[in-house]
Amino acid sequence: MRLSVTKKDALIVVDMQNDFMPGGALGIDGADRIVERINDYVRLFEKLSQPVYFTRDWHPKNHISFKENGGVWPRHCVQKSEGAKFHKDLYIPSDNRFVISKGTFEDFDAYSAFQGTELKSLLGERAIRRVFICGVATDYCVKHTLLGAINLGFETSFLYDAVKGVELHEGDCAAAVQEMLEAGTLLCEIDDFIDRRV
Ligand code: VGL
Ligand code: ZN
Repeated sequence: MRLSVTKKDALIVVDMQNDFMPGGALGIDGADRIVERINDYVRLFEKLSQPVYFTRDWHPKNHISFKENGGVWPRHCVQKSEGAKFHKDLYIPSDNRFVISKGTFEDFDAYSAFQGTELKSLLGERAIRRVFICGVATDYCVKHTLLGAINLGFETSFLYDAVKGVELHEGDCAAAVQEMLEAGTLLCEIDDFIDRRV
């Protein structure tokens, strides 16, 4: 595939936070190993002056998704905690970047970065039509954010060299990719971008 980043494109980096890294509250194997590739994408969009949206899971301390409150997850990404911070090596440019906090209401969870956030209007303001999505977790927030984008009429690409999943049950990630493909996403990787080769 040959892709170039245009004025209608944005990058969405999903939930690259300490609690999702190995050793974190909801650690994902290999999540730290995609940081450098994500940084490659961030630099590419930065170089071409296109916006980058960094989402973060940002839960109140009594969040409904936590086991102690009847949810399915260990306590994670509590607002302002160390675990909720972005990975220390994640490259966050000083311009043209936005942080989107999700899951911020105590009594409902949001796997999609479009749920209860300003992401849609921020993209609309810039006339963004196509979004490239990477980060964690393939089988939760990445998938739901990507399907949310499709539902809102965006073209989407799943950056398969810059994602990792939870894989609570074997096959969850493969099923998530299948679902995204059926919904109409493209799969791409860094070498597909011609701007990067020149
Ligand atoms: C996520 C589980 C719980 C995610 C967030 O970012 O994919 N997964 N909260
Ligand atoms: Zn969460």
